[in-house]
Amino acid sequence: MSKRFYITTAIYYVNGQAHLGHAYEMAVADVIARSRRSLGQEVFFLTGLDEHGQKVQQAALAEGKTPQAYCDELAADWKAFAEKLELTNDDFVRTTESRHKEFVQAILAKLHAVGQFYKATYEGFYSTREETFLTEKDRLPDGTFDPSYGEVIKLKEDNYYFKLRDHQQWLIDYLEANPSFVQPDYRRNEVLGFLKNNTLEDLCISRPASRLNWGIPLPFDKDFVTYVWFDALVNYISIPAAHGDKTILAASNSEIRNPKSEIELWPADLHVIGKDILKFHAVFWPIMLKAMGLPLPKQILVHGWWQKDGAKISKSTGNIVDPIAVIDEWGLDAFRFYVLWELDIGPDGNWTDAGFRACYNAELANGIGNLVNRSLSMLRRYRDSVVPEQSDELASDMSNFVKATRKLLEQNMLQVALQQIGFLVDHGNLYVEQKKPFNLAKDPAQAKRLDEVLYNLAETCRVLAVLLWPFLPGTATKIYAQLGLTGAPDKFSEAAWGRLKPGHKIGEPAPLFPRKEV
Ligand code: ME8
Repeated sequence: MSKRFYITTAIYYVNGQAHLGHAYEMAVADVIARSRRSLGQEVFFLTGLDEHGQKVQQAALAEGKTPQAYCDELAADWKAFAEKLELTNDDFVRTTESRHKEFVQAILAKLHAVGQFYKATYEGFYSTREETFLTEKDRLPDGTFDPSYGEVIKLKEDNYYFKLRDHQQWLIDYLEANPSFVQPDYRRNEVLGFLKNNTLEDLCISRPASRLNWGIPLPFDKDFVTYVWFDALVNYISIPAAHGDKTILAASNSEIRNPKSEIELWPADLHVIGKDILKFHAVFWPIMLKAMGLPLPKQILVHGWWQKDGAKISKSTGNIVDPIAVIDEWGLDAFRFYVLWELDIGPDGNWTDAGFRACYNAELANGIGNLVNRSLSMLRRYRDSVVPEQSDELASDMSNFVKATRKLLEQNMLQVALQQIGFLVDHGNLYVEQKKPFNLAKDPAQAKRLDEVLYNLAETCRVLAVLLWPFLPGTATKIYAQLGLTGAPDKFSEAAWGRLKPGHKIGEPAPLFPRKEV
């Protein structure tokens, strides 16, 4: 069996509220997963939840629930969120599942056995809210710690550490030799800058079970549980192990035997993450993998952060965008379109309700919706819904759009790919305005010319549906149905011109994006 294109999102803190930023990351990964499938690759798309840690333990306690029951309830909401976005994920990981916990323990046991960890006593400052140790470097100029750390206490405790320091130079060399490992380039430069200007501190990988018991016990010392990153990052390989990936099973000495399937996934092709967790993915994770004897993922694709109305998204200030409410009011595809049209993968973005509405009306109602609706309505009115003789007037223009879109999808350049599709739509709408089929229809001597124009428009709509599929699967499927075609336009190869057969009867045209008042 051949290796699949393996794509992941970050895993989300189970007790965080699912918001625009999470929905965006999921949508980006879903568009990439769908486009790769459309282009003929076998894909495995993983998303899921990060469920351990002190905050979860405390929140569960405050609600009088066991942490597991608390997580189970929240996980159901997150799964419903992913379904609302119609994600095509192949699995959904929860870090409290035994398939993950057992694998984390197998990896930790192996690394411990080969001397990658040591135990040491730490004495210093600790932020309970952020569950993190602080150093003098974290102090503000006035000597205090940032209020976001909450209460900072003095703490002395034993923990286990992972030797990061030994790996600093090879990682610098690796990043320099593999420019595509972290994308966009400026994020890679950020990581290189960090590595060149700082000495890596060894990574604390445990917390005493006496203080935190909602975690995976260290297999070699039951008085400790695994601390977040050695738990969370490992999801990217624990799930392949559960699916029988041989590379991972061999490297982990894993006890997992007889997996139900034997899918080849590792190395991952793409980890899609936000800028705030870049260091964990581009520094800690490669070093962890190297220590395990595993190849590195092919690429870490780093997106920016969304704001709303120029300010941070925050539940406490009420500055939020509720993706579910937007989807309920405007439809899933309008949501997916706006976030991918508005924000390239990399920089930060800004959601405004006015911008969303303007984009809906300009690109969806007046753009895609108008082209499809008028093309098919005219075919219905003038030719009784029957596709005329093939005409290739727009064939070469369309084939250029198709080629450009394909190339961009292969490079995960989603925003520019969507812009190409926008150009195709503009081209189609301009064709209507220039050729004026409504005038041709009035003159019986122009019947052949009208046939040609109507064929070109209907076929443009069909090609459009195929290109749109990864981005707006619902709309693309509706366009196909209105063309009287069955199934989904989910194969890019179908974007070749001339597949709509003369004599074929199209279906019922209906507005795809009803205009709304702004
Ligand atoms: O960090 N805009 O989880 P998380 C865009 N569990 N993206 C945003 C965003 C915003 N406003 N806010 C958050 C964690 N994100 C860990 C990850 S991975 C092994 C463990 C993105 O729920 C953020 O950048 O806080 C990250 O990629 C993802 O949402 C999960 O964030």
